[in-house]
Amino acid sequence: MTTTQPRLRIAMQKSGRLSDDTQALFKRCGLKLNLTDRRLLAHVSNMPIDIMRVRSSDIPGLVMDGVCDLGIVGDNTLEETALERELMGSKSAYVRTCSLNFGGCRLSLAMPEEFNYQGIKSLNGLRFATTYPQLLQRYARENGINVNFCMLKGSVEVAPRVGLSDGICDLVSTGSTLEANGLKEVEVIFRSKASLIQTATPLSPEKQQILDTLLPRIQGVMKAKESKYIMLHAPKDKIAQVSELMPGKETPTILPLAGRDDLVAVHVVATETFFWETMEKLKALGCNSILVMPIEKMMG
Ligand code: PRT
Repeated sequence: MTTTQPRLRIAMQKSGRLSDDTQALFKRCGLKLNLTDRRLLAHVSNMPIDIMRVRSSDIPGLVMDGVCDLGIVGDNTLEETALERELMGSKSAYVRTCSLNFGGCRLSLAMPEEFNYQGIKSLNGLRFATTYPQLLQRYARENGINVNFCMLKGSVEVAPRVGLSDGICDLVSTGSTLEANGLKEVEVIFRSKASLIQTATPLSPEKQQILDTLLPRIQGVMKAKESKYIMLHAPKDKIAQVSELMPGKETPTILPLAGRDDLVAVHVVATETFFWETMEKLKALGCNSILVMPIEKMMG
């Protein structure tokens, strides 16, 4: 008798704003899969993992109901679904396994440019077009105001212009959609990023083992994306000041330079943004050959 090895099932957005980043994350984690065809379930050929490609809005429910073990979804969709399910008495528990550094946006209230905004109370009794009624109502409750809403799944930004609503409650990233539609952002009600979530029910030991291999890779990719490898030549007598200027908490590696008694090579992994201003300060200290390079993978 042959037994089939359990496979970890991960839900991802089929197409849209999170799908390219999710696909790139899987690739950088070394997962070999073919996402070019239209199949719902894509098999990873080098690990016991299946990727289910669905609409973003279906992902929280699929994980909460245990149809998928894990999912990658925006916190906005996750929180809205959890609130909606709580209200309906359906399963709404999940575990946030890790926060990912893509899909950043905010859910905001926006009003026509000409609206005289005088603080949150001036929104009392108004009507908002939104895809996120639960998050909108929770915010209104927490701030002691009453709002009405009309549910729209797309083109939310046109609602005030066509007389459907007074304002909107929608996702914003650059703000250009609001500007193009004569709207101004008046309140940020929720900040969101993509997250990796998993079922509230513990995974079987076999599936947990697969996740224990995958998770450090995901964290390594995230950390590498936020980090830079910095190399420079520094005057030997300025090492203390140079180290002080290095971003992050890593101790720099100091290496001798062939044929130079006055200079050393300084290498460091920076986990914070390395600004042009810092490079200019290093140059002013007598440093040269300052290189800032991306890191592909990190572990440990
Ligand atoms: O897959 P499904 O169709 O169910 O989901 P969806 O319609 O939410 O898909 P999609 O691809 O539009 O968004 C997927 C997720 O991307 C969202 O749930 C957010 O977590 C994240 N995200 C990040 C965004 C944005 N940024 C964003 N700017 N989702 C939508 N927008 C839209 C916004 O609704 C508005 O229309 O972009 C416009 C505003 O953008 P700016 O740059 O002009 O401010």
